[in-house]
Amino acid sequence: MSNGYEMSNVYDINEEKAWCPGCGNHVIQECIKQALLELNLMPYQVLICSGIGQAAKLPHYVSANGFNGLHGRALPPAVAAKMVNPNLNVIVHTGDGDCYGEGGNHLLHNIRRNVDITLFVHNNGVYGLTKGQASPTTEIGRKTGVQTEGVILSPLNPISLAISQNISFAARGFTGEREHLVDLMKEAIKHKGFALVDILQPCVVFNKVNTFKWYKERVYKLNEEYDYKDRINAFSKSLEWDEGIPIGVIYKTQRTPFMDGLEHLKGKPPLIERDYGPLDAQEYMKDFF
Ligand SMILES: Cc1ncc(C[n+]2csc(CCOP(=O)(O)OP(=O)(O)O)c2C)c(N)n1
Ligand code: SF4
Repeated sequence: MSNGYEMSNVYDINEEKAWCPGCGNHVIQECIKQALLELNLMPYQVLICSGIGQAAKLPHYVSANGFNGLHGRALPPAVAAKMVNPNLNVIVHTGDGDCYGEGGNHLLHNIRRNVDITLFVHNNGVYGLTKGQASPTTEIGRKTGVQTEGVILSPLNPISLAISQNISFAARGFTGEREHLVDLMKEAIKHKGFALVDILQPCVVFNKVNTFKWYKERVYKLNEEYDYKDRINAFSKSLEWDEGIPIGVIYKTQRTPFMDGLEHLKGKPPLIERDYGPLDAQEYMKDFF
């Protein structure tokens, strides 16, 4: 018992899941529930936002506040919710296509803003929901139903990109390392600032290359000697792939979270607790008439 509630099943929801058996999304769903429970958070303290895709179905399967928006547009409502109600733990679940493709611009500018929200990217290397077209993380040469002669674009490296923009927290997880993933999720949620966890997860139907076995043979955990504060070292670590794929916190630094820099929010009640009515806008309207 905790907070007067039976915690162990507080995030469960009686909803049939539309994901294929063996999809990495099942593990991510279990891990996020475990992470929230271990952080002793109640569902009313949590908002999960998503865009469109298989990953984006996750808020339907976790009993907390949820927002399911447009393709690539999970971050803007998440940022807005955090600005209005800073007491919420705002978490985004999105796919590699949704976040690094359609939503790439939002990712870039929210890394710069350093809003205190957490971003979990279900990186299966394909557009899963729309039947396996190449996503920004698909490697060159992969043939798909659309890229019939093979992908000709260089893949995007989300961790390198994030470090190059001095993100305050960048990590990689893998659905084959559950406890490790739960710990990463907890650390990312607790982090004060924008936190990205790129989660390697097999799409068993459309990605026949980056399979569970393929990852198992390559993924290794960063040990305690690894210095995630050294940005150049972290950038170089983020470039490792094929032969060995590091998982864990790859880069972490302290930067002022966005809202701490805004005078009208500093030391004042959150926007959600302030009274505003239509008449309050009148003074500002004078400029236009
Ligand atoms: C603006 C827009 N473009 C395209 C689509 C079609 N669409 C829906 S889901 C999806 C792919 C989602 O892939 P990803 O984000 O990688 O998530 P996954 O399904 O693999 O979890 C696409 C292209 C859409 N809904 N909206
Ligand atoms: S198609 Fe791929 S991403 Fe979609 S539910 Fe099935 S395994 Fe998961």
